Amino acid sequence: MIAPAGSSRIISPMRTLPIIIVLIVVIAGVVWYQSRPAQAPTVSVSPGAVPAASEPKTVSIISFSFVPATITVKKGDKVTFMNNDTAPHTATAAGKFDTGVLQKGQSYLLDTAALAAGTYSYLCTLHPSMRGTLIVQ
Ligand SMILES: [Cu+2]
Repeated sequence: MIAPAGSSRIISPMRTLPIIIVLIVVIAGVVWYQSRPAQAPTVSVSPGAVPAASEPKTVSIISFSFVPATITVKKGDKVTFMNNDTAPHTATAAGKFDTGVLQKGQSYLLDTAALAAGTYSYLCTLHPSMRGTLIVQ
């Protein structure tokens, strides 16, 4: 069956050529776009923003003092109580946590995941004037 001359259903090569060129350009553009080297991912780190759960936290016991006297951690942080003094000490919050007696050079790792968020006052049971504060957020 031959379509009548002038039928709009007959597409002449002169009309399809621009369409083909446009398609080639578009496809080439897509191929180029997808094959270009991926940009290095942009990592924005604001100063002081440290992953809290992995940040080591240490309370040092020096000269009959807890240093720092107040430490703030995120729940789940692990806090090391390190006795850098010559005398034995504890860090004890009655009913909450207790390092037991730490001799010179000994340390205790406190997992704050076991603690509810809050402020914990603790002391050294051997020297009750030694006091510190642990804040769990
Ligand atoms: Cu002590």
